[in-house]
Amino acid sequence: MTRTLAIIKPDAVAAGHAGAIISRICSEGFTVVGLKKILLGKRQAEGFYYVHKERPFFADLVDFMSSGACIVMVLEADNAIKKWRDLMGPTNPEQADESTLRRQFGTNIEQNATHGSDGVDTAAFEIGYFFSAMELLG
Ligand code: 3AN
Repeated sequence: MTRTLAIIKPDAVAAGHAGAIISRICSEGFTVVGLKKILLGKRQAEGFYYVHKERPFFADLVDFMSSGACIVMVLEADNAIKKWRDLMGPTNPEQADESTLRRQFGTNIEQNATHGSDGVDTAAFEIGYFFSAMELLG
């Protein structure tokens, strides 16, 4: 079993899609080992996305991620990082399969409904960014 960080982004929370997304997470066989609803400040969003700080979309991304509540989760499954990224689909919802969450709930390449860690080291950083060990049920 491995773990990944998942976020339901402000666009999907504001549109009322959180319930449908969590339902899909459960039906696909993930265990939700941690979950909370948070409002990121700009500094917190910048810290989370610091690897993208030189990218042209960084300021807009930080504004978006701090524009409303997010739901952050730790998901557990066999091969959780890839399994969650497959369920989300690619960054751009227009290029995603019909069955993916970003296609179903994403608005555009930035406001794409969900986030998922992209590797083992990233998952460790991202899980630790939002959760302490005692908040995660084994
Ligand atoms: P992913 O979340 O699919 O791993 P990353 O890590 O390349 O994609 O990008 C992080 C986030 O930055 C994306 N989820 C999206 O919100 C935003 N983003 C990525 N590429 C662009 C872009 N070309 N224009 C605007 N926002 C982008």
